[in-house]
Amino acid sequence: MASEERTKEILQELHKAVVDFEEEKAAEWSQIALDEGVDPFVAAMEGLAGGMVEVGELYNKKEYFVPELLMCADALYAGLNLLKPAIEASGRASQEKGSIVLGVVEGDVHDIGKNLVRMMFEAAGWNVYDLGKDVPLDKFVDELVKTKSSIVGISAMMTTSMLAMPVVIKKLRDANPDVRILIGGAPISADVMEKYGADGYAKSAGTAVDEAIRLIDMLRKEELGK
Ligand code: B12
Repeated sequence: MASEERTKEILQELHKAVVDFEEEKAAEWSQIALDEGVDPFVAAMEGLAGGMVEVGELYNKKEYFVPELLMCADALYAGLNLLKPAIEASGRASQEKGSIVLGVVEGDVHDIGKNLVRMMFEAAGWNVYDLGKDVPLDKFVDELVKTKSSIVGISAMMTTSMLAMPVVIKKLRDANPDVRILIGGAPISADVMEKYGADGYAKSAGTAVDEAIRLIDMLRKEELGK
């Protein structure tokens, strides 16, 4: 078990490897995190994903441009690929296990956040039907019907692509009025959730599974009351 100080150092190195787009370092420090007993979830979220937040700030300040973003994302994935099996094996399995259709809306290729959300559901023992990124809206509906999932999770990272959310939400409800819809992504807030008629939202992958369980409980109570 790494000391608090050593854990902090490892997280900082993971963060730095992403910001400096150093794929090898990201993998190296992820392996060190695993070897020294750092919680792999903390290493992924606070270390690697934390680095990506700073990358976003550098992009805003026009210090980084799209090529740098892509290289930073490569470094993040180099680390994440190593941490993923440990996260899945870390016993975060939730009492409640359901199935979820997950995807990033049409026109949007930002999938790092969605992939972290997927990882959390998989770690909790859920079945995840991942449609990927830039997903045509009808595909969400087709997959919902095909898999009979209770929840659909929709991600959007841009103020432009998020406009597709109310459209797909309506299509999903038309296909199955009992579906529960969870949305997320940087521009999503409680206000957006209400405005778009979604059932839940989560600001981070860390809280997405809890929110989905809340939605399933709600659904069950409603069914009992029928
Ligand atoms: C990395 C990045 C890219 C990479 C994406 C690589 C990839 N494979 O994902 C690349 C280089 C491809 C890219 C491209 C573009 N990008 Co970009 N990008 C970013 C950046 C810097 C970081 C996004 C990220 O990965 N964050 C880290 C993850 C961990 O956080 P997250 O995505 O928010 O996810 C968390 C939560 O939101 C939540 N969550 C996410 N999804 C879901 C879903 C559910 C169901 C739930 C419950 C929760 C949930 O959980 C996640 C984990 O905790 C952001 C800046 C920013 N501050 O967000 C800009 C940003 C999103 N991009 C932007 C833009 C403009 C573009 C481009 C148009 C640039 C261009 N000129 O070409 C293109 C768009 C291409 C397209 N059609 O989609 C803008 C969008 C502005 C807007 N209008 O809203 C941003 C905000 C930058 C900015 N300030 O201008 N980008």
